[in-house]
Amino acid sequence: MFEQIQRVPGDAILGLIEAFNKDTNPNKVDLGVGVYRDAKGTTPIMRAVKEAEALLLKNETTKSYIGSHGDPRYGNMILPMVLGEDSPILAAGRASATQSPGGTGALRLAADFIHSQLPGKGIWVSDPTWPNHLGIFQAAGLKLSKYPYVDAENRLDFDGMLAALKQIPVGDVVVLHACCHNPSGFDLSHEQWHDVLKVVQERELLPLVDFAYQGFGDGLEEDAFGVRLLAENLDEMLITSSCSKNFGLYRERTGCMIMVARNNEQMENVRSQMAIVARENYSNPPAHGAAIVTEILESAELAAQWREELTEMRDRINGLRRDFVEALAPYGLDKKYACVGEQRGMFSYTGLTPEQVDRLRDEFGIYMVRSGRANVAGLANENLPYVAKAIAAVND
Ligand code: PLP
Ligand code: TYF
Repeated sequence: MFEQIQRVPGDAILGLIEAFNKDTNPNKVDLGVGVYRDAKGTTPIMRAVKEAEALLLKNETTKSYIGSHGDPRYGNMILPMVLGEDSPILAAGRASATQSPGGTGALRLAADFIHSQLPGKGIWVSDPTWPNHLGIFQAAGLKLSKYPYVDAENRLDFDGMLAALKQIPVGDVVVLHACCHNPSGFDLSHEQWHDVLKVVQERELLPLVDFAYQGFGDGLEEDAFGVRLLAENLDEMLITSSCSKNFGLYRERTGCMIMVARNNEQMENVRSQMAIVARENYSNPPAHGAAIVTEILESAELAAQWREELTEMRDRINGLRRDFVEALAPYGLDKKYACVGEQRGMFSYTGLTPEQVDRLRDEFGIYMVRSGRANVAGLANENLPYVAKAIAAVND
């Protein structure tokens, strides 16, 4: 019966890894898949992670199941990191944490929960968004629609976004990127978050905030502004948090599904359903990544070291953003690409067209997503002049 099955293309972003590895150009530059890179182009294991792993190796006593919600100690560390140390929501027992296989696993938990417990609700994502949002929500059976986010001139289309949100059917789910919007790098200002909150309240929407890059924009606390504003002013919301980027734990699959309810009683009800969703997907989450995070955040010393390393990564990316624009100045292109200096997080919508992206790949060995999305962390002092020259060449 398999003879009827059609072959489909693989993930376009992950496909870039293979294409890049095959390229024999000695000057090649990888601005494709969203993993952090240091000045040497590697994605190192953080020192705090290495130390936590050494402690785990020594002290871990069992590999038994940890339960569908994962380790409560992990939840107790992630909740204040996301909602704030002094969050009134935590004090009131209104928030629940379910350890998940990465942010992706948390998104699937949210999607399955919405599908089974809030039937009929549509889900709205930004246009553009991370392509896996489309796949995950549709695979869970949700009706997916888009609201505008980036305009034809490659700017944040906040007016378009807000106007569209005002038209969403009452009670639908709206997916928001907490910070470091993937793929565009355009984030909302504090004032814009207040405007979004107002519409969410008016339309009684359920926000699902995807928080995959906490600490990669302006700081751990700063990046949580929108999440906390919504959480503190709404009765209910869903948050999907990921430790893939900020702890560099990509392959360990470490995330968290956070749910905020009106009161403790309703939180426990929803929480019981979330355990069923987890059980039906994978039973128990993987333990190792979350154990590392717990080990780090429970130790003042390791936590301080981790924050320092995270700051180093963030500062490097934000420095590269400025350097990129500066490197284009000699070609008179600094104004055209000034947005890269203003965007935040790992990614930038550069405004390069698919044809220019193809030329950068074929003629210069510079790889990025065809939408013009570049992983800024793939830049380095050594390759910046080369990249700038290549961008100038495809602008001729
Ligand atoms: N959401 C967004 C917007 C992302 O870019 C990613 C990234 O990789 C994720 C969620 C989930 O990441 P992971 O499942 O690796 O934690
Ligand atoms: O957008 C990115 O590059 C990251 C990594 O299927 C990623 O979020 C990309 C594709 C994918 C899983 C992760």
